[in-house]
Amino acid sequence: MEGALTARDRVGIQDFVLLDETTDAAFLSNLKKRFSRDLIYTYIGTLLVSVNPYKELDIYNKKQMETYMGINFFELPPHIYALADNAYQTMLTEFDNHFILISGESGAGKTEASKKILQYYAVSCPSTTLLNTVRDKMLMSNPVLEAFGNAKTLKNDNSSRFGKYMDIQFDSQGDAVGGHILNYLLEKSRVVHQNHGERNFHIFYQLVEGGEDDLLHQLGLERDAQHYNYLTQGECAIVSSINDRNDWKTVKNALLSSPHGFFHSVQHLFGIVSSVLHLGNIRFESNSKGQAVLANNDELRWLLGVDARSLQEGLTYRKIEARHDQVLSPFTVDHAIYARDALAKAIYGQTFTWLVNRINESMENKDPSRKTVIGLLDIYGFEVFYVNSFEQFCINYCNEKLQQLFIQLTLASEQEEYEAEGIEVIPNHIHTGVSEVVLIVVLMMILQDEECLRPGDATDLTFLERLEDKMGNHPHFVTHKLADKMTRKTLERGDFRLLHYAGEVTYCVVGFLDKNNDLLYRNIKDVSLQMNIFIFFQVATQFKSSLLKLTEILMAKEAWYIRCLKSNESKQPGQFDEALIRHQVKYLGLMEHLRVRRAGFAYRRKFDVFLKRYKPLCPATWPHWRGEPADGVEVLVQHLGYLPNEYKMGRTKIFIRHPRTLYATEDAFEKCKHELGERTSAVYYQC
Ligand code: AD9
Ligand code: MG
Repeated sequence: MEGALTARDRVGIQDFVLLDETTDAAFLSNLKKRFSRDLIYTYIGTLLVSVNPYKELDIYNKKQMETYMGINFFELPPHIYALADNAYQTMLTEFDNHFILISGESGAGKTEASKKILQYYAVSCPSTTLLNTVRDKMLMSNPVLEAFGNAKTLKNDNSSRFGKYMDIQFDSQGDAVGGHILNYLLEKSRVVHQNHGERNFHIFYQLVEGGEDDLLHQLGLERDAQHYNYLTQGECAIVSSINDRNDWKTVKNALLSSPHGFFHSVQHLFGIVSSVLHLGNIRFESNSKGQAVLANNDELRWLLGVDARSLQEGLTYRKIEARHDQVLSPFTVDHAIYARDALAKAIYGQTFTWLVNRINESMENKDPSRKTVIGLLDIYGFEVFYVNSFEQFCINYCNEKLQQLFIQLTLASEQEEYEAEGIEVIPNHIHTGVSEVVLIVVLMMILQDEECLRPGDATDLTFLERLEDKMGNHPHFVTHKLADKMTRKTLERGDFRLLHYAGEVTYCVVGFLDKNNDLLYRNIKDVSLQMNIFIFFQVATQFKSSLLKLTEILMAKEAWYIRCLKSNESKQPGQFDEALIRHQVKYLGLMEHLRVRRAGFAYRRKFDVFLKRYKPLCPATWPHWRGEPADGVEVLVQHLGYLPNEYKMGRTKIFIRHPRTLYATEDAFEKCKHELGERTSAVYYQC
């Protein structure tokens, strides 16, 4: 008994379901105890909680991977490999589709988690030369997409600025035969504007810092990020944790390596990236009539594949169709800058889409036979900055939606499991925490689209006024007008506040309509067509419908969850900021999830797994039980003195109501293990 208690004291409890009490304090204390020993993973049933250690841990090597291959989920200490392996094994035995939802706020470790899962499959799945190529392509897509889609923000030095859902397709043997990526709403505004302390997308700095002399010469680039208007607004081109030169090599190798089939287009790709930098350096000045004219012409010749004259015209005039005529109406300097930036964003956004398409083509499953998939969802995390704009509005909406999905699916699956096992439970009342913000945001998007389409005088402020009219009384939505009444915190005119599941966020409405419209002036559009660029309309609505499709994709699969927690705001190893973690535990609904798991029966195991572990505790089942596992379990628990209300026998599993019943059995097992010595040498951890 003492031995088992010591183990629990030492490493904490590996599955929160078995906590003595479900209080926030007990939860936090267990998490902290484990974190202090570099044990960053803990389960809530089959959900994995992960705390960002902000340091390299020696737990991701090949040996560790091999240890977790084909094991039973609860046999070894919690690990992301255990979850990855369990999803894979279940897919193979049940031949159905799965997905792994990785969530948590910005910087919590989602992207790292998704890479670890991919690396695990790369090592653990059976391999042939042919399949190795699919695997290589998947692994190599990461540095490429991160270079083009990630950037340093105030929250995370490698923050994903796009959402990514990746399907890994397997054949019936478990070989990876293909892959497909869906990408969501790249934060294009970053191409032309970065807040203080933030950078543009990594690829620009990689090219300027790491690009070979010849290449830079050909592209007309200076080896100095400070030279480029689009790279210097955040005033932090150099970041200590980032080595742009090394990263350049990795990205270039990934692009040049034949599997992706990028070889012929790489030069063109870098040409486009450098075009964006040149475009950003075009300056305008006002002539005597107040019209914009180019202050410098020399950048124009570096703009790939574009006729310099029509570009110059497109940047300084607007083409208006009047009956059978076309009239050129000159821009002011502000309009010209707007047109230039809109073009830069469109070029970059389209390039990103092109990259994803190429990667998808190269990973396409050529084998039409039956396949199953494991989907990995790694999307930008919830974020709150000092000033929050349209981008945060979309990102936080996305997180709100995923949280809602998580709650729906976990409640449903708990209910389904009891039904499938023929177990009746009277569930406690569980607060589901479904946020009304999703509904508000959808309504906001509709109003925003209407406002964008309204001819004439629609502005960000008229949009906000309409919001106030429609939703002024809603408790989750607060604006300038109502701020004083609702809360003590005042809001600027032009601000509105939403009470998200993860906390309140104040958004500044300035730029909402423009960003939603994502318009290019007509003749700039003509120019952009030369580079094969098309235009998007109503970004928010498009995003909403693509998220709806994603929800449908996910609902058709079996779900696995990884909830990532950020350990501290300063990215320091070993720091466990209790207040910060308590807040995340709360809004991620971990306590609710735990209560759902414990509402009926805290613990459940397949009969054979339970019997295999505890059979030494009963002479009738040790060393072998010859009959059905269910009967063996019944004999075993009778012998252990379980009372009828302490457990239930399902169709394939035993369900135990309270953790204490299991602890008593576990303690007896620890004691027995010492006595039996070598005979139970298999290592089991289940405290
Ligand atoms: V964002 O929503 O894209 O801004 P993520 O994706 O949640 O965010 P990310 O995975 O990029 O965060 O992790 C942030 C940083 O934390 C990484 O760059 C690592 O330095 C660090 N990290 C995260 N997970 C681990 C880990 N398991 N081991 C070591 C980690 N370091
Ligand atoms: Mg990320």
